[in-house]
Amino acid sequence: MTIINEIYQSVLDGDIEAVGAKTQSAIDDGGDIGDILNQGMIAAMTEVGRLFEEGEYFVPEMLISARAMQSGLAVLKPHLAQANVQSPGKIVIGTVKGDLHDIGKNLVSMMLEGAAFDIIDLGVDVPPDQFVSAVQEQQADIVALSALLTTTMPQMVSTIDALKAAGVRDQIKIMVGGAPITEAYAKEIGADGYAPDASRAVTLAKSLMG
Ligand code: B1M
Repeated sequence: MTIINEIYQSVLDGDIEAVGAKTQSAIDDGGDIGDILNQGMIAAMTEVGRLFEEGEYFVPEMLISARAMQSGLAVLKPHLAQANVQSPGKIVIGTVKGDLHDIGKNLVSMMLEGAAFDIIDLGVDVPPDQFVSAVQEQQADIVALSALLTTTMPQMVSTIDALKAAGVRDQIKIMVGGAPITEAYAKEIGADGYAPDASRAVTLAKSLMG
């Protein structure tokens, strides 16, 4: 079994210590960071989702796998970041109200940080008025909204409405993403851009900064 397969299996098993240790040894052996992330961790979480849909995994198993992936991401984080680059802009990011999924949002956040953006991460279950206050207090350039549930997608609309009501909509760019979000949905709700994954979120954020 390759080390990447072992990382994949350890995320599936929810073995927090093994994911951290194996990720570190894959990096020490010169493993490709993108392969560790995509083929080891993200592929395992996709399988976790499939097992959940089939009734083989339940919420506790999903949660333990998620924690295992977070421990691997913590080890990967310094390798996703670049040092000494001038910040292209300031981004307020969060998972919308009612939604507790943060792995994808954290990954997007880390990649943006790696591209030298200043990141204000509001966490999960973020109500619209908290996005508004953060934009006003931090003078952010971009608001980045993540949602993983079809039931929380409408919170993106509520957040955009709150930004409009506060009179700050035109001062910022809004980008959206998360598994159920599409380009068409982003257009429909009046967001400025959509990215399907963390690396394209970086390309999008750079282009939104003009
Ligand atoms: Co939940 N969950 N979950 N879950 N969970 C999903 C999303 C689900 C698809 C599983 C399934 O049924 N197959 C399903 C949603 C169905 C739907 O809405 N259509 C689901 C459900 C139903 C639920 C609960 C309702 C279950 C329950 O209680 N009965 C519940 C809801 C809780 C809540 O939020 N209120 C729930 C709970 C949980 C846990 C807490 C146990 C845990 C989350 C832990 C955590 O995040 N800290 C969890 C997990 C782990 C998952 C799955 C298995 C994995 C999600 C993940 O981390 N993926 C997920 C199934 C799946 O996605 N296959 C599932 C890996 C991550 C790297 O990918 O988050 O997609 P992702 O992020 C990607 C892109 O989407 C994109 O870039 C990222 C990196 O490439 N992206 C952006 C994300 N945000 C972006 C923002 C951007 C740009 C790109 O710009 C701003």
